[in-house]
Amino acid sequence: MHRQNSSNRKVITLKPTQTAHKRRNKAMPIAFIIGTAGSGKSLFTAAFSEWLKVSKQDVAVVNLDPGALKLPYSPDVDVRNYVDVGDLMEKYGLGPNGALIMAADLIADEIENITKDIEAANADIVLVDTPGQMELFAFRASGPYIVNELTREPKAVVYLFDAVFSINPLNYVSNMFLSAAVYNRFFQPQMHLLSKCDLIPEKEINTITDWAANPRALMDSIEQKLEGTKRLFSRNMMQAISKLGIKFLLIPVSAKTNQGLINFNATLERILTGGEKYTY
Ligand SMILES: Nc1nc2c(ncn2[C@@H]2O[C@H](COP(=O)(O)OP(=O)(O)O)[C@@H](O)[C@H]2O)c(=O)[nH]1
Ligand SMILES: [Mg+2]
Repeated sequence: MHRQNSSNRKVITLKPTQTAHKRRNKAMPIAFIIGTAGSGKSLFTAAFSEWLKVSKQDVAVVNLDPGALKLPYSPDVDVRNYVDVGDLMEKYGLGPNGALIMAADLIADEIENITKDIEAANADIVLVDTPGQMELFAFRASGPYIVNELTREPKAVVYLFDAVFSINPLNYVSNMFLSAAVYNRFFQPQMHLLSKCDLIPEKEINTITDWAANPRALMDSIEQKLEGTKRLFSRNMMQAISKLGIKFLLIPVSAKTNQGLINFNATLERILTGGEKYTY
């Protein structure tokens, strides 16, 4: 009886230490939300982080957009604490675009501070809202540097296709090219979302998701809906993409109605943690 008690005590005293140790070393997967200007990155970050909180997941939200005037969420880590676009305009006599480019490059110098802030947040998952203009993040040297250097945790890129823009097959194919270009910059596991689904009829959502799953369906729509140079151009782009072997799942979501968030979360979990919950 005594022995059992003492061995129980031992277990009890060890447990907190083990938990603390596990907590310090736990994985903190990071999802980078990327897409063209206005594709819904910030609102999606807000909606999904709220959804995770309601599902009792411990989430940290990072704003990497130095030019953001207003955000639909309260960031736990904010690049605007380190880089101020207004100051850059004043100090270097730059216009807003020049200052945004300079700010995007300067973020790379703040990587240690931002990493420390993220680690201090000690969350189960980190969502990173990237700069409004995608090219500032994806097509300058600083973006891939930041993605590579920002902690050693598992990462995923979440690429947003704006549903309203994607109804036209030519726009859709152009966006596929952009997403392939983004993949080619980061070489991280990449997911694809059809954002703002509440703005288009369900029939259109099904057509677009079918294009992603089935290149033949996309080719048929190109032939039916486009003509002349647009048809030729889309057909050739589509064939080039087929040659690259790019095939992906497009998950319809809405940051207004929360449609698709369960599906997105399940896929993200699979990519980031091999199917486990973010929390242990
Ligand atoms: N109806 C609807 N509007 C959206 C949705 N997501 C974003 N928006 C709107 O689209 C605009 C651009 O969104 P924002 O998140 O700022 O895009 P970002 O530039 O990619 O960060 C804003 O006016 C949002 O309110 C959505 O799921 N549904
Ligand atoms: Mg934004």
